[in-house]
Amino acid sequence: MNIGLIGSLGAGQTTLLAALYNQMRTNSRFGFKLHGSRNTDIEMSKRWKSLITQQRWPNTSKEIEKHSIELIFKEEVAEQLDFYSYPAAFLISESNDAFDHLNRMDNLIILFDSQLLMEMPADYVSYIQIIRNILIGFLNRIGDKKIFITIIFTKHDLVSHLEKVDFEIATRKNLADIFELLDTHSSSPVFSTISVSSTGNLSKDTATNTSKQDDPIEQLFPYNVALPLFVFLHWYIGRHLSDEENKLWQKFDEIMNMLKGYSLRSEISNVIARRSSIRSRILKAINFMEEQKKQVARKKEMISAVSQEIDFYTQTFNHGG
Ligand SMILES: Nc1nc2c(ncn2[C@@H]2O[C@H](COP(=O)(O)OP(=O)(O)O)[C@@H](O)[C@H]2O)c(=O)[nH]1
Ligand SMILES: [Mg+2]
Repeated sequence: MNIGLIGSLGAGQTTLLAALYNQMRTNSRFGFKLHGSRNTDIEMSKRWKSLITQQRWPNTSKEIEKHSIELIFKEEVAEQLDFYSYPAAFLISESNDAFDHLNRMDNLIILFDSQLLMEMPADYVSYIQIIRNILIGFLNRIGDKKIFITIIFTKHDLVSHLEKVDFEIATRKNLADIFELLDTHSSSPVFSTISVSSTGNLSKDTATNTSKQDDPIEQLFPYNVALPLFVFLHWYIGRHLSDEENKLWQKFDEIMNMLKGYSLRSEISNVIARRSSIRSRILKAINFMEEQKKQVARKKEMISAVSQEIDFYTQTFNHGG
């Protein structure tokens, strides 16, 4: 499945992916983990280490970056996740190439910097408007294709406790256009909004305006970094599951018809009943059904694990708020 990340320079795409990868390197509570190629693994560790040592990236994203990462569920590969990190400039170009790219996405993650949303400098207002217009243009083009859109507020740690309420109000107001668009659009993409913090109070502590250098690791409190993935997976597997179930029932009918024909014919002639071609077709169909059943069972198991992950995040961190 293809997951596209879009954000203005410095919105936190690179950090989010590094935080997600680092957090899901080992088995999650309910059996998921991520496994990248050797190159991805090295790259992500490097990024994560430089976060710990508080190095800044030499430069932020200017090109499309692709990372293929396997999603493992209970020690077996469940899906291949292809992450594409798009610089905002790519989207703003509004070229056919850009639209074609987006069209291949199953999940589009749009990152907004919480601090900028709080402060709302004039150029950020126009940036949001541009993104909104591009989204409208894109949604008008995609037709029936289903896409899950996730709006992410990054750097949640930089919004202090007192400001959090104001933040929610301001964001809701400022992004009302985008939410409305996604709610009412004819092709009705599913969407979700999530606040994340990839690094904790890393770059700066807004309350004291200091940077706590003494124990950097202590400051790394990723918050909600894996939630967007689980929310998307819940939608994706749910859809896929119903497709597989449908296939299963179609095949079930086919087998029943075959069996009916078989018994009818065997009444007419015992010779036909013994014909191996009929028998092998039935065996094949039964094998198919058993295989299909296993897959449906695994998807069901996965979706319930995904739900547990989501519940864990929302109960533990968000206190229902
Ligand atoms: N405080 C804080 N800083 C962050 C967070 N995520 C990213 N940053 C910082 O924001 C800057 C830009 O992040 P980066 O991931 O390179 O942005 P990109 O251009 O979207 O890839 C870096 O200095 C990061 O350390 C976060 O959750 N909290
Ligand atoms: Mg980057």
